[in-house]
Amino acid sequence: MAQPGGTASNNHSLAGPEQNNDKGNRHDEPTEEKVEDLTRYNDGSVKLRNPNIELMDQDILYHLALGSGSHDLQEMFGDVKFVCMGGTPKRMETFAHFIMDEIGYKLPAGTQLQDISAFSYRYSMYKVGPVLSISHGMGVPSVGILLHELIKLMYHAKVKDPIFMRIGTCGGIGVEGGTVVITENAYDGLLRNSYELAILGKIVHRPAILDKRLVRELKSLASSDDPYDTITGKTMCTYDFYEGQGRLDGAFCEFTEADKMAYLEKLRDFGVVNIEMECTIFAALTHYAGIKAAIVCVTLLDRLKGDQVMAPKEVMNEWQQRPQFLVSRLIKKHLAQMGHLKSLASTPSSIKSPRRFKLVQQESEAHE
Ligand code: R2B
Ligand code: URA
Repeated sequence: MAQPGGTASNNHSLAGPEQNNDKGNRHDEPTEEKVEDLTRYNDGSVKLRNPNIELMDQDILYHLALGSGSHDLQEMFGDVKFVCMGGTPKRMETFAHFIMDEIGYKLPAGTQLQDISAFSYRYSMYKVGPVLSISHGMGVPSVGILLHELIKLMYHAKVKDPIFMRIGTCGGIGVEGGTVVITENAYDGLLRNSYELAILGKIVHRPAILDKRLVRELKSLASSDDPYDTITGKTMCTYDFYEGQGRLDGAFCEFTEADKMAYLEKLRDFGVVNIEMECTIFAALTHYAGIKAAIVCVTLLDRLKGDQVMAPKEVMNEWQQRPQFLVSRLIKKHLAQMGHLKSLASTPSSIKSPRRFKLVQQESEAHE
């Protein structure tokens, strides 16, 4: 049975790297025009490919601790332009503070950033003006749940032309630790350019396609002064960190080091430059929703040289900032083009002198 934007079949073949047949391209991939119609209203706001939602009295975005009946989602999120996601709550809190400085966003006096989804105990979400910074957890199912709810959030909030970006970590293939990789195309563990899901007992594939223009734009924002490389290439997504990524150091291992190296070299020859655990679903669901998306990851090691992630904490923290720098350059460029950058910074700060502010605070504390 044909599904919109993909095909369902029970007799799909398992193509190995040698038999790669770019499955994603074989499906009834919707043309750009069809996608526009199905996923966009005329003003650019997100249309859902699910007629059930608008018939519902309220839509509870359970894993975000938000709801269309309980919250004024348009008032809260209507100005969002960029939705940035990454694995851990801490990284995304750090990114929220970083992007606040970068775009010169001023919080109203006496307020601070709050985790909007704190009561879900699942994901963390911070809003800094037009930027959302959200943790997605590890792996395809976790990102999938989040994407469903974020796409619906975009719809309820009537957000226009949002850009989704994943800021992540990965293992490199023939690429030094600390390298920034912009994903050109996402492949699953069988090197198929699609995301596979069983729906009502039938296999459905959705093409895992990212926005080519965003890839080029991000690459152009890498600076020759950056003390690391920024490259583009194919990314492989796995359902597991250990056996699924050909590691010898999991709790189980039933292949030899030679098998592992032969596999990784096959991936490299195919053009895979990094491996992580979310790219196929991220690319597929954003594409299916007609949302422009990009994935920028930093490599934590070169898998051709080993399996264990051994870089010291401080080094790793510095590396994890690198995708954030690139994404921030893109956000600032777009906001400047929209004429929004100045207005974000124009709210006068209530602190005239940080030094005197500190002194006043210390003075007050002394009198407590
Ligand atoms: C990269 O790092 C995580 C596994 O350590 C996973 O979320 C990913 O894609
Ligand atoms: N994340 C992964 O999924 N794999 C790695 O090797 C490193 C980070």
